[in-house]
Amino acid sequence: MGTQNLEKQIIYQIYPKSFKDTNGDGIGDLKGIIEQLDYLQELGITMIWLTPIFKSPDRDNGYDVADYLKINDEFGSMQDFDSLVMEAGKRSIFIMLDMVFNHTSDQHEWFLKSEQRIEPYDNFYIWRDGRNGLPPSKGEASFGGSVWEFDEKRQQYYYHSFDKSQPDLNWAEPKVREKLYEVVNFWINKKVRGFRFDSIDSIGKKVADTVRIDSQLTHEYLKEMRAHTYGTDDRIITVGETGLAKVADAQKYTNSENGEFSMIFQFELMNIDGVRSGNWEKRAIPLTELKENIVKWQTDLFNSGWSGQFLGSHDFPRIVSRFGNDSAKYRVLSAKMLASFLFGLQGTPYIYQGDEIGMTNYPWRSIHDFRDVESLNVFKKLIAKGLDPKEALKRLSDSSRDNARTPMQWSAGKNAGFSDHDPWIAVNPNYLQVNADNNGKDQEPIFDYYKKLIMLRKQNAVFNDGNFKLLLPEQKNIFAYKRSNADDEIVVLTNFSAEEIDLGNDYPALKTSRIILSNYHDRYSSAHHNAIIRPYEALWIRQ
Ligand code: TEU
Ligand code: CA
Repeated sequence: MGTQNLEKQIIYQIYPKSFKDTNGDGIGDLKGIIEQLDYLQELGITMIWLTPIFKSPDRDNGYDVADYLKINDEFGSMQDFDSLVMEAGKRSIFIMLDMVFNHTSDQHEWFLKSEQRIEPYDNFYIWRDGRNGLPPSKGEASFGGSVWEFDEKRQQYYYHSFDKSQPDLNWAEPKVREKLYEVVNFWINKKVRGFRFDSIDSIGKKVADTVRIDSQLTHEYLKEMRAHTYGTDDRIITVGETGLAKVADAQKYTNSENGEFSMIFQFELMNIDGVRSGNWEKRAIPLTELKENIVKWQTDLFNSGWSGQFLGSHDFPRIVSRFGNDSAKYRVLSAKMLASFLFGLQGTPYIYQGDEIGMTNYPWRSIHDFRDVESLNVFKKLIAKGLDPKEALKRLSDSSRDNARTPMQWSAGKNAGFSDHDPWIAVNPNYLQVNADNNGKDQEPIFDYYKKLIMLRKQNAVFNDGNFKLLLPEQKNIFAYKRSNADDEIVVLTNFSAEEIDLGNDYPALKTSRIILSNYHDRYSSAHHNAIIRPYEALWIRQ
């Protein structure tokens, strides 16, 4: 899709439940988002991605949809939604919705009718008989347990990729597809201009007793979906959440001739350190592996596809805690460094709520602090395997998605200014220091730094079309790269460590070129153009 100005988009992800509560029930709501639109406009974003706001029993915080055409009561009304679209529009901000189409909630009307074999819903889900009282096949669901769940009403098993409360839809059934396309069109008519498609690379399935993902089928369905919904409407931006995608898949999804999406999210990077995978054993991330991943995607996707750039989301721990350094000394510096790194890459940048103020992981003390269905399932699984509960808690603390789901820290006031009421999940106790009001006494606020990054990114075409070259490959703690097109060259140089690094003569241009951005203020005065790169320092340099 060629003319969407994807490079000019800066997408801000909101997890509504944790953003801002206006009616004192401890749960964020749509009115809360409306209240904070000026804040988002000031930041400079162009689109808000809302994680699911649809009617849902909330087993997986809205990723278990019970009605795609209704707003969940806790978030407000359809009228609130319409006002949000309108108020955002006044500020040139558009809304992206999260289409959870791989599965529904087991409370969705379609499922309740399918359980009873009521037409036309009989085939809406993936039903199979068991074998000698056992599930049709082995296989572990993403959130633990078997992928098959026995249904008493129907006396058959249904397939679920995630929690057992999230039965997978049967995309092979044309009536399912028709219904889902109606959903997209309903929201397009409500002036929604963006769609994220959840777990979308799992929709194509070959089902025998075992279920196999079939990417060819996925592409067929998606081409059909596109033809029946957003088509070639260039105002609509789409992103596929493709957990399995390799570069070649990304090309198929997003190439300008016949790709189905504007862009995809790649997850090879997110899976790099063992977070949320296997038995949740996190390991330190060698920067060399991060480099390999980025170099591969930036080079191989160049001119052949497009991706969304992110380091975190509602599904992963906080980026400062995971890739930076959340100690009091380095939190602000490393938050800025990570943003400088990310915003220099080709692709559309995504900011997850709170990252623009450097929010960190939560200091978990007990399993009772967690809310996430996946984390709770995994804890049970680890304990069942005989792991010491202390160690299991440690693994959850490192990996749990709840780290990113604690309430947005607006101020040093009660409950961090998120709500008058006890929030549904605890506020991080560091809110007294870390909050949107605290404009850091001696340091430039992270928020202001993001503003600058966003501005520079919008103004400099090289971030859009420039090619990518890794610099200083032998430096273990420095990630440096150059973006260049015919008219311009910008070098992004970042120190991912607390070490001071003397580049000596490795990078002579540092002494003569113009620094357009740095998280160390003295860099702007030429006297400091020396080759010593300080802890978590970030530089954008025009050659
Ligand atoms: O996520 C799918 C999912 O589990 C990813 O987080 C996964 O880590 C990634 O694809 C890499 O393999 C989506 C939602 O983002 C998540 O919040 C939901 O819980 C899940 O789908 C189920 O709807
Ligand atoms: Ca509320």
